[in-house]
This record gives sequence, C-alpha cells and structure tokens, in this order.
Amino acid sequence: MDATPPPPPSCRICAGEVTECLDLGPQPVSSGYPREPEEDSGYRFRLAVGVCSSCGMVQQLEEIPPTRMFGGSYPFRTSTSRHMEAHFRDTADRLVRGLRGQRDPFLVEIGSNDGSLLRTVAEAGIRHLGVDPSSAAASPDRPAGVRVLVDFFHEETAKAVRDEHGEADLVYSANTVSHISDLGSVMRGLDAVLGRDGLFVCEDRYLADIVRNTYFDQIYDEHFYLFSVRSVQALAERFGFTLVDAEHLGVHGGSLRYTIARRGTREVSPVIPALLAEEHALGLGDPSTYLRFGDRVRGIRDGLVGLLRELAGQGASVVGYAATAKSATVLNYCGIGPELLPFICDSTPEKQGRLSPGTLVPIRSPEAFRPYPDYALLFAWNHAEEIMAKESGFTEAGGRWITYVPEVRVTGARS
Ligand code: DWN
Ligand code: SAH
Ligand code: ZN
Repeated sequence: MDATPPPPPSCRICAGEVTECLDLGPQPVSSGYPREPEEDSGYRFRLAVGVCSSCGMVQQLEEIPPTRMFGGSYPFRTSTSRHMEAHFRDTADRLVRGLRGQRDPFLVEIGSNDGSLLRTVAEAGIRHLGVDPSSAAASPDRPAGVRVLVDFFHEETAKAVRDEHGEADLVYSANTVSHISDLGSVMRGLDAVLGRDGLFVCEDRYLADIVRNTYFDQIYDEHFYLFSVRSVQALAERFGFTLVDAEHLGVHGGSLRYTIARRGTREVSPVIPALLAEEHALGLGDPSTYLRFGDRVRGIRDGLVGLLRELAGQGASVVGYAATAKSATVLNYCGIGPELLPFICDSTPEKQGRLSPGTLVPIRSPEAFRPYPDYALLFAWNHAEEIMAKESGFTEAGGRWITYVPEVRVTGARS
C-alpha cells in the first residue's frame, strides 16, 4: 500500500502551499433556488477554506464552474437594499468627482449587476461600461442610459472593451472580484484595459472583520477569496501593480475599498503598513486562527439549532427573514430545514415561490410576515438596521429577532 499523503493544495494565485483550516461541509450552489424539490440538481461541493503560507490569500479548495453560479438566472439585485443603493450613489459621486478634470474619461465597472452604481455615473454624463453576465445586467429594466456588456470580465473581454472603447481611466468593482477564481485573468485584463495613470478601485468584505466577528456565513461558493491587505498587496505586486490605499467601509459587516495603481505611478498611503501590522497581530496568515474560528462556528451552530428546537418544543412560531446567499451556508451547515423554519420572507421577486438551496425552505414575499410570528431569524444581519426599521411593527407587537453572528442572540432577551 502506498502511504504517501496527497500533496498539500497550492495557491490559486502564487502556487504557494495552502493549509486547509476550515470545512463547512457539502453545500449547494447558493444562488440555485429550485421551484420544487425535484428541481434540485443534487450538485454539492465541499466548502473548505485554506490559507496560503506564501501570499496569505484565504481561498476555497474546490472550484465551481462560474457558469453554475452566475448568468441568466442569477437572482441577486443590489437595489433590494436602500442602504446599499445610497452607498453606491455616494460612491459613484466620489468616483465622478475624481474623474471630472480629465478629458472624456471612461469608467468600467466589473459586476455592475442592476446598475445601482452606474445609474449615477450615467446621469453625470460620464462614458462608462458595466461588465456582468447576470440577467440583472441584461434586463431592460436597468436604469436609463446605463451601458453594459453582458459577459464575464476576464483577459479577453477586457481586451475587447479596450479595442472598442479605448483605455479606461478607472475600473471599479464591488463584491465581485473575490468571486472570480481565475484572478490572474482579471489582473491581466486590468493590465490590458487600464490607461497608464488609471486606477482600479475594488471593494469587498474584509477578512479581518469576518474573523473578528465569526461571520462564517460570508463563506459560500461565490466568495472564492476572502481578501486582506496582505493578500491584495501580494496579488497587485505579482501583476505589475501596487496597492496604494485602503479605506474601511461599514457595508456587508465591514469591507475594504482598495485602490490599486500601476507600479511607480502613485505614492503608497501610510494606511497600508498600519493595516498590515493589524492583520499580523490578528493572526490572519496563521492557520490556527481559522481552527479557532471553526470552533466558534461549531458553537454557533449548536446554539442556533438548540434554540430553534427549544422554541419548536414550546410551540413558538419562527420564520426566516431575507433569503441571502449567506443563508445557504447557515442552513446547510446547521441542517436547518422546513421542520425548524417553515419559510423565509424575501423582497426579491426572483426568489419568491422558490425553495432555499439544499434544505428546501420555501421563500415567500414579506407580506407573509403578517400576521407576525413570535420570532424571526434574520439572515441579512448586514441590513439589520434597515430591516428592523421597516418591520418596526414586529417588535412593537412583541416579536423578537434572532441573530447568530458574532453569537446567537435574541432581541429583548435578558443575557
Ligand atoms: O457579494 C454578494 C452580495 C453583494 O450580494 C453576492 N455574492 C451575493 C449577495 O449576497 P447576499 O445575498 O448575502 O446579500 P444581501 O445584501 O445580504 O442580501 C439581502 C437579501 O435580503 C436579498 O435577498 C433581499 C433581502 N431583503 C429583504 O427581503 N428585505 C433585503 C432588505 C434590505 C429588505 O428590506
Ligand atoms: N456589485 C454589486 C453586485 C455584486 S453580486 C454589489 O456589490 O451589490 C456579484 C455580481 O458579479 C453578480 O452580478 C454577478 O453576475 C457578477 N459576476 C460574477 N462573475 C463575474 C465576472 N467574471 N465578471 C463580471 N461580473 C461577474
Ligand atoms: Zn499564495
């Protein structure tokens, strides 16, 4: 018998050694909402995460073909959150102000979805192009004047954009680049499309916030990478760029907005070494950090399932609120199905009348929230303020919200 252990996985970016440190079990595609149980394709992958000892990139170990996740039936719409719409309006205003002095500037957005950011760019009369393969991007309902290429951004599409529209002064992307396992192709595409003094501004959930708050549900198929300053800096350097700035944002539980320029064209902000030191102190490059994270996740799972069983035993009614992509990880990892959670309310028409991926919890419109249940399990904890304000009648009627990160909590309960 050959007892040689299999070689450790290698980093998708730098080919360094990746140490596996978290396994969230078999998971379905988070955006696949079957209409009925028979429509579940049965496709599952192992949601396992590792950290690269060389560049620090936290990444998944199994890749899913992008066309299984994104494309014609991708249901997420940025504009389901008013808070996120306002965030992208403010962001676009800032980007537009930065471009104003230039002659006929051109902005490209990777992952423009329903045009929540490009709407403001179009209104300002700035030449732009969104690149996104989803139906949200293709929809005739997208805001007037917003131009899109309905396709995946990679090296070839980037070259095609440059050949047709010329070089970009700014490439912007939110919550998308981390979703693309072939990041080398994205970086070569940026090299092809960005002008000499162009900037790449990219925001994504921040690994440090995920680790600090045990946001384990930010890990699901689409989030192939969990970015940090260290790993994004290494990525930029590898492809002839430099990470010149980073700004902390409150959205999605804590994000960083990275600014990347061609090497030698901009000064590096002192924020970068400061954040690197913080990340080092937090142990973000150390596999044991994620082993401890895994222990906390198991504690949350046991606490949440225990609470739901206890409430069921008392005859209390509990429904889910917001069928987020994040909820796929929670439901499948914890094994929560319709027997513990009869349905989830969600305002996205594309999700209503369907079933949650894997554990098949029915998704209904927010109208099904009335008459109010006793408890509501909030999967969009990142939009807690917006949702709790919108549903203030629920708590006024004595209803209680359940959240599960950074730990299981019930509003109004004595701790
Ligand atoms: O990175 C990603 C982010 C931007 O969006 C993608 N990979 C997928 C998706 O992640 P998510 O589904 O976890 O995102 P959200 O923003 O937490 O999703 C909110 C969900 O909640 C949507 O399905 C809409 C719903 N919702 C609702 O029913 N009532 C949201 C609000 C604000 C509401 O009032
Ligand atoms: N930027 C928006 C949408 C994020 S959801 C926001 O922050 O709310 C992720 C988006 O990335 C989806 O619209 C999906 O279709 C798109 N996407 C996935 N892979 C892509 C790729 N290779 N190129 C461009 N867009 C991509
Ligand atoms: Zn690496």
